[in-house]
Amino acid sequence: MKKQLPDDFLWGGAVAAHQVEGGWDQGGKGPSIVDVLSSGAHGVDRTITDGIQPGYHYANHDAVDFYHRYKEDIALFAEMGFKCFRTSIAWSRIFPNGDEHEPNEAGLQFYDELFDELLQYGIEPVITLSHFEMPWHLVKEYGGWKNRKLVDFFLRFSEVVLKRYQHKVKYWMTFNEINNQRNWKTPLFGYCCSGVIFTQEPNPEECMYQVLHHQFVASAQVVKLGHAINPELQIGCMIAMVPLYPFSCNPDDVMYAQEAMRERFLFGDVHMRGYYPSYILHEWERKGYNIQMQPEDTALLREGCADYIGLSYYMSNALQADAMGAGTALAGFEGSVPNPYVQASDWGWQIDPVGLRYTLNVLYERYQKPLFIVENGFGAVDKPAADGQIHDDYRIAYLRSHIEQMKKAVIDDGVELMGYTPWGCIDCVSFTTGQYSKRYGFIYVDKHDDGSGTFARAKKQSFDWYRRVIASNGESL
Ligand code: BGP
Repeated sequence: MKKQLPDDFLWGGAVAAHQVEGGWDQGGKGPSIVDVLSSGAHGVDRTITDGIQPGYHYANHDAVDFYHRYKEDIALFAEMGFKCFRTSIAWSRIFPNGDEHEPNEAGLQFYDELFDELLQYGIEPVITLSHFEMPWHLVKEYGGWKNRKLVDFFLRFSEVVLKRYQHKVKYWMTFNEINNQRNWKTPLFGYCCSGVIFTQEPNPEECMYQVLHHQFVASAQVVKLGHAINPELQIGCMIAMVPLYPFSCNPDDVMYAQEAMRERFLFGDVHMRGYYPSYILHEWERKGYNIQMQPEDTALLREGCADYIGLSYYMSNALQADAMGAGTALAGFEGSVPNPYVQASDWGWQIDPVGLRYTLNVLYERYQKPLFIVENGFGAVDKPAADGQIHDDYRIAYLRSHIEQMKKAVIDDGVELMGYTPWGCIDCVSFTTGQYSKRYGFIYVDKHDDGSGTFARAKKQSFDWYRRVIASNGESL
């Protein structure tokens, strides 16, 4: 019987290209959709702007300057003992407009050097092909993922990078948090995943499902293609898992939570089983939705099942049928209400370590496929103390309690888990706020919402703690 995590467990950390790199117009890179998302700094809410606008602040443009400082950062990751490092490839570094025939060699070279740097320390790159970005030109010219042509553009991009890096990168994921599009009433979420502002569409929900169909087909084709290029490649999907509990044992709450959970399972069902489950086909029929599909799509979905499920886990939500439609201050689902058994972060994210064990079990029971926690973490405002250090014991407490539950899922329950990469292992630009002040890192970056700062790196208290966690394979928490 297992008593510990497996020896080859992939401990590491996670970021995404646009949240760390900066250098947004360097090395031949074209503008991407995240480059036109203003940051929330200077009293301006994060906004989808129509091209780079004077007067707006775009924190992504500099991010934390990883583009120029990655060697220093990777040396720090190696010092913590990382076995893997998750980041994404910025599509518009490889195809600046997205519809060219030939890739941009300077962009390819950048990732070659980045992966070589990781590999020389024995750190496995874990790569997301699409982490909330795509060339902006594909949005202006083609309307984003509404357009089936995006499948071909994405395949061309994927083919180039899968072939080029097949001997450097074994672990891949297709679309980051693909299920965020279900949250289409918040324009930012749909836009980052697809380049479409669903609230401006005549039939927003139907349009969202059309976009998803294109992405499911693209994901399946990438899995097939990747395996044909090199059968060793492991290509996963990536789902944001916020487990939805019924607020009470009132059968209406239980029923509502079950229905709401389908909006997570849909993504696992299509990616891992290779077909649309009956509940969604029934919903489309009931609502009169007509999702355009090609005759070959059914076979493609079946032939391109993902190898593993990458998931992010930050919080759980409790749902009350009566609260549906009521606005709540909580980050979450329609109908979510404060759960009296858990506490929330300053951003209303309800902290629930046991929910991680529950989630891992739910997914493993349903799919019996390996899981990979590729995001988990605690966003907080870190303030240097009088001694100049960041004493982020609150972050250590969050991560410790989640790792404890993760271990129970693996050791006590038998869940097959590939690894754990906490989000924002180095401070980076927060996705939802577009600001620096919501920090997750073990490494502090001296950069601030008003644009000031030197980009200097410093170890937080959690740095040494996580180093010990990895060195002991999760025994010393
Ligand atoms: C996930 C995204 C990440 C990341 C993280 C934390 O949804 O995949 O890109 O940013 O959430 O969110 P935030 O940065 O808004 O705190």
